[in-house]
Amino acid sequence: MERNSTEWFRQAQTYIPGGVNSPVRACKAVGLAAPLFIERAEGCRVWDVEGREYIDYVGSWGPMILGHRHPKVVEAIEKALQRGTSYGAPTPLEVAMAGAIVDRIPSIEMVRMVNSGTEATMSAIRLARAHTGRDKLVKFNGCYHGHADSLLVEAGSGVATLGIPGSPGVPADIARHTLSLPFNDLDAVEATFLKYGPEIAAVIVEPVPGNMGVVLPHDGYLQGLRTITETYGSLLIFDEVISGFRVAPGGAQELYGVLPDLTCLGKIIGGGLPVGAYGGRKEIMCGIAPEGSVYQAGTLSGNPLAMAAGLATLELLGEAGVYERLEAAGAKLFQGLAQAAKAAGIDVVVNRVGSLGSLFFTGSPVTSFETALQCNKDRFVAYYRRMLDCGIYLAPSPFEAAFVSLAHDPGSLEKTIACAAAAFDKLH
Ligand code: KE4
Repeated sequence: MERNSTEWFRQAQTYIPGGVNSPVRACKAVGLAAPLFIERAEGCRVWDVEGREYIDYVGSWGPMILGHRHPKVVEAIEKALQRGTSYGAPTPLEVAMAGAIVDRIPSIEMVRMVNSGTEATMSAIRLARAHTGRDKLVKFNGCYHGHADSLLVEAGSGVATLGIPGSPGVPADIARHTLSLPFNDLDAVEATFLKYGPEIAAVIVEPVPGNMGVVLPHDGYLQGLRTITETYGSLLIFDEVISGFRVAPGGAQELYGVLPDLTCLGKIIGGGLPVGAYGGRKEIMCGIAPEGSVYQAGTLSGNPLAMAAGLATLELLGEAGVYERLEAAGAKLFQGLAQAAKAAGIDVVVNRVGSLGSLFFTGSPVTSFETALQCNKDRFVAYYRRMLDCGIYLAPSPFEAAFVSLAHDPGSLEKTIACAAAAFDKLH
């Protein structure tokens, strides 16, 4: 029997908490009675279970930078599949992936594959604490680094979307080691290090936050974090799960010229299959078992299908002109949205780096979680609903990003802009 999304959601809720396997997908923040259940995807489009077509800017939250079902990624997965799905043993594909990451991410000399961004950041923090012998961790309000206990303090993304203060279940004894500061405020970091510097194992930051909406680092901010952490012997961890291979071939660290001690990756490097990775300087990474004594493991780490999909994706991203095309598509979309909002007399702020961007319903700059919270949420919800009705599939939260892919052709971008113009007109 053909079911619609509402019927699928009803059944899902009987088996799965909230009917979803990740909270933001429930679309509670935008007031949908049921999220769309997606049946298939191709290029820049997804289709729901009722056959309705949407231009997709969620892109599986970042991995689908080439668009869905790129023929070469499909071919790579099918080829790997001929040889099995998982061995629990080393494979040449893992070595190729590690080599590709080391070659492309400036600060990474060694890397360990895991199965999610959460595992990557959780492991990087454990390694930083072991390497420095310190417990405290500095993060930033509105940044989201996955759901490891130490990181669910003042987090962004789904935690911010659902307005959950931290998270129940995180022992106070763990949360107290995490200090969360306003992003883009170096004075706050200086003051915190003056007080706790010798106890701080690491600063973890999204160099281009994508989980409070997209926010750009002020000039000199990332370098300031680098200088302060060096001064106090703390490690700097760049969480590039979103920005890695997205904002530049070598991620934000290449774009801004700041080298962290550890980098966390995910999303794009799996080409849509489960993946994560963390890497950095050899003298730090050799602390990881079995070479060192910091334990981290994973049944499916380096899974051959995920490696094949990720390698095919990285290979295509290495082709000439790819990042210029992503920049041009991102610029076309967001300049079009900004012009349409202006024509309709609607205050919006656009924050964008290449093919990663956000539209905020405000007339003031958005440079931190605190300023992102000031935006007009009601307008966002009305805009989201009208764009969905027009066949545009956006992230159902003002604290997320839009991801433009190589598959977003001019026609799809123009349709998106036209839909937004119509939506803005009705926002008064
Ligand atoms: P995963 O554990 O979801 O693979 O990655 C966690 C993570 C770590 N670091 C950053 C910067 C991230 O953005 C994420 C996850 N991103 C969210 C969307 N903002 C994933 C979507 C979801 O939670 O369903």
